Amino acid sequence: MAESTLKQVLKQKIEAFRPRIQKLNKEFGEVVIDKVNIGQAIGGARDVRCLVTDISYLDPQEGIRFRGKTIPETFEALKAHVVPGGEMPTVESFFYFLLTGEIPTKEQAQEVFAEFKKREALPQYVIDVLRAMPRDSHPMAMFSAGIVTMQRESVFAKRYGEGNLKKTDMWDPMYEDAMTLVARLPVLAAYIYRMKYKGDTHIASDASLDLGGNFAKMIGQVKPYDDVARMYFILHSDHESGNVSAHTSHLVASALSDAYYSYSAGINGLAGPLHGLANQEVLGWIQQTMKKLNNQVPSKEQLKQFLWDTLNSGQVIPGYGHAVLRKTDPRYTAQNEFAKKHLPNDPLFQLVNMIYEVAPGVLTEHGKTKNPWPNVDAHSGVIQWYYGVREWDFYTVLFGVGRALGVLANLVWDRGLGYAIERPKSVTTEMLEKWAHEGGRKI
Ligand code: CMX
Repeated sequence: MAESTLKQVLKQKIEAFRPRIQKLNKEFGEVVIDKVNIGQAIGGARDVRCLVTDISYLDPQEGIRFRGKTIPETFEALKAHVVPGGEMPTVESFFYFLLTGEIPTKEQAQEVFAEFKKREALPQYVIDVLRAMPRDSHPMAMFSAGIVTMQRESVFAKRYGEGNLKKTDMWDPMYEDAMTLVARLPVLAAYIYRMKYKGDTHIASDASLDLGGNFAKMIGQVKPYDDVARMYFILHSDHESGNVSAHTSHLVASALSDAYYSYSAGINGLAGPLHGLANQEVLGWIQQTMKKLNNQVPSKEQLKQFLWDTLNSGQVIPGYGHAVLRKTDPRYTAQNEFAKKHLPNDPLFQLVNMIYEVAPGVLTEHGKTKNPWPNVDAHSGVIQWYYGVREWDFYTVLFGVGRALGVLANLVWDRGLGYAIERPKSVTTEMLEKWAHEGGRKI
């Protein structure tokens, strides 16, 4: 395959960046940047600084920045790539930006579009595997299986197997796999959607449409859903490296597993209710609440009671809280602004806004969570529901199509910068008790 401009730009950037990592590692490897306490060892390594990425950064107060830009700044910077008649930039231009940190020219974005088109066709053997699965399998199980089934095509695995792949060249076949996966995931997701929920009728990919527009068409949606798809994929793309889906993928890839093995593993993590599945849980919770009131929007008092009922039954309020964030998630705000414009009178949207008024107070009074504010998942299902994508259990697949952009961009850079195999150290409970008694581990 002829080298694309994106690949050349990446090669230059990776090679220019690599000495920074080598210098830090060789000359400053002993410099201490964090310490770990017993609470962190037991409590999921919260706040332990031991991952490196330059693709996004999550500030607890401000939320996510992609390549140094907030969400509004990102959309503003990519405005030349907004699809005519729409509001959102193409996923193609955004992916170029995530990978390189540069805003692409029209030609560069067009080249990514052409590359995706070349790679997007879903192989028949993937379809065969999907069709062999029981139809009531969760779509995330199908999505993960579809991804890992394509592993036989991994360029990375093939080149590695040839036995002469230099460490500094490993990013190149990782890039090849990443491009193919990003191109195919919307097609895979759309196939699962139509097979499971739309009577197994399928809509062919449209060669003229960008990734978001094409996905909308393949699942049977019309404008402005194409913009919803673009917005979703971009907003869900990256949330630095410590979240379960990104970290799982990074961990698996650190063993030099290829992108198919790695991202399929990440998808399995995304399928957990404390992570990506929360978007499906939110809709379920809202619908349940409305059902109890014969589909009437509850009063604030009633809503407060429902929130307490949920907490008192030992469940979490889905869509609220976050391991890092301590304020309203700007991904929630971006969706809220879109909804204000496009579905202001939708009763579910109004209910989401009412939950926003009530839930933080209830969660604060409940006194457990460190963050009573909503995360991305508190909003995403409602917009999908409004546009007629009402199969809740599919919502996390949408998250997975988007998350691939960030995870795969990171995997390319991980290989480019030669990050090591991950292997943190375990200790025993007895050791913790001893150190607790002694006031800390003697180093
Ligand atoms: N409702 C009720 N209790 C909550 C809560 C919520 N929304 N969020 C946190 N808590 C509880 C925790 O369960 C924990 O309780 P225990 O001490 O009994 O174990 C306590 O508050 C402290 O938790 P925390 O430090 O504030 O939060 P964590 O970092 O441990 O967990 C998260 C973060 C997201 C798993 C948690 O807030 C949660 O379960 N939220 C609801 C599920 C959700 O929306 N997940 C999606 C997150 C975004 C994403 O990844 O997609």
